[in-house]
Amino acid sequence: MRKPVILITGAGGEIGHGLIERLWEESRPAIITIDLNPLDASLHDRVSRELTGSILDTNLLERILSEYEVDMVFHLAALLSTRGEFTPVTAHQVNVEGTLNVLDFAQKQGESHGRAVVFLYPSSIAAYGLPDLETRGRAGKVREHEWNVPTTMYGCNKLYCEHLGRYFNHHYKQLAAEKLSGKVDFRAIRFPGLISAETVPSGGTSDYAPEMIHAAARGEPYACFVRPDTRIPFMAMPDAVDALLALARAERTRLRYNVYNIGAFNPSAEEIRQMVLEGFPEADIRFEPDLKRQAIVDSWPEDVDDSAARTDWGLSPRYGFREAFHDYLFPHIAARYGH
Ligand code: AKB
Repeated sequence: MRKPVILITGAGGEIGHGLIERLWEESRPAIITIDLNPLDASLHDRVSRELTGSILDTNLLERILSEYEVDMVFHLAALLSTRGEFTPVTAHQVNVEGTLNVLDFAQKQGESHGRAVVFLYPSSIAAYGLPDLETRGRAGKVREHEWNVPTTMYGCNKLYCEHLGRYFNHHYKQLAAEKLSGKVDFRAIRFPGLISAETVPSGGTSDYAPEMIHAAARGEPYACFVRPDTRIPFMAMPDAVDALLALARAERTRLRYNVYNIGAFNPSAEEIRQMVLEGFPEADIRFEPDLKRQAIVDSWPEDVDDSAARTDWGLSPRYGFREAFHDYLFPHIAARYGH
């Protein structure tokens, strides 16, 4: 008998960290993880098995297939938008070929145990691409089907993998004699920038917000790489984890789409600086825009329309802008850095 488990790829990253903690607190399910690096010591006893390796290693995925029955996959492994621009081919390999491997793995799982594998995929606001600031201002809250012309390798990868997931879900091997689609129940969230009190992201372009608050908490000066008036959607990490779990647990019949926007608040970089100063009045934050990274952020929408997520699966973030900082970030970050 193979053992039933949840599979989390890229488990050592920001979302994985919060997700593993939350699953452990809730119900302690059997979890196996894949990450290029060993997990944080704090997560060791939260998982049944930790595999150090790559999603590009199909032998590793075959091994999991032979030993475990996976009903749910959180495919979090990815190379983010800034890093992807330095190594676009590697980004494509990890983000697209890696995702194809994991989708194929989920398909085989579904075929072997006969149930649909719920496949959670974190997509991103990077899947959007707005051509200029004037259009961006006019666009306001963008809907899922609008402005799907990303400018980064990461954004192109995310958008394409949304389509791959939809293909596996609804059209996989459509010319075969028997119906093979539906074994992968693909559900994607286009995440905004995420801010966690526990971890600092690396390789993203929305990183200026989390970097600003973590630097302030460490008492270090911070040079913000975007203009003060830069505005994109953000969300606190606990709400991002809640959203993933809410979508994972939603009745399939209630889901009209495979891909959903979510958002919580969309402050400007200057408004974030002001908010950080409320918690850390000594913070030394100045603006030194990097024009190339700025152009990436400027191609992302200043807000998203997440009404479909609210209607279909009850998206309802706990933290607005003020609450995210005062009720979540300040207390947790202060504890983390020993204030
Ligand atoms: C990034 O900046 O690349 C990510 C994202 C917005 O998906 N945080």
